[in-house]
Amino acid sequence: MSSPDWQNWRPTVLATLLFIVDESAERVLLIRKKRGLGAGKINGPGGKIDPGETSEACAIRETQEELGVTALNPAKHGELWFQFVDGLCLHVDVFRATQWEGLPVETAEAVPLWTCLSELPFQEMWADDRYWLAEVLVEKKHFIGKFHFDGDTLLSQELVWIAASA
Ligand code: 6OG
Repeated sequence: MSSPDWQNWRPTVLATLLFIVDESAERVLLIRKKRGLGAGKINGPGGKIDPGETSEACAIRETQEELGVTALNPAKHGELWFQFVDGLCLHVDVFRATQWEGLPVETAEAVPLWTCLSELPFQEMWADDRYWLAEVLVEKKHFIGKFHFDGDTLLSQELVWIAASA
């Protein structure tokens, strides 16, 4: 299977992911996703950007809808480019926040999972996550990752770490 032509790649769907990190307890707020793309997997809260919405506003809204928690001042840490063999071209902005309001609750969309940063459950997550998630959560790194998927199977990947802008 040939790799995507990333030079000419254009997304058709825009989405977000948001990871709330409790730095004093060295844990992150993940979800067991109940529906949508990746249902059954563990991920961060997030979802598709509404028309006219910024990616930051989307990340905050989706986290409120999925967990009843409001993230404060999320910082963008990366971009995920996903090309699926079935044709889906999905762009995801990845945010990290260390402050929030509210207590996470289970909703129709997600089960909250406070998870030790040293025990990220990669075997239950999308296959790209092991390439970038720990570095973003623990080391606060910034990145662009490009991933080619056939369903759940990761076919190829390109990942670049980038210097954070001041
Ligand atoms: P809804 O269907 O919930 O939006 N998502 C992925 N996240 C990771 N880490 N890896 C992937 O590998 C993903 N594919 C999709 C982005 C979809 C949500 O699922 C995430 C969105 O938060 C392929 O509206």
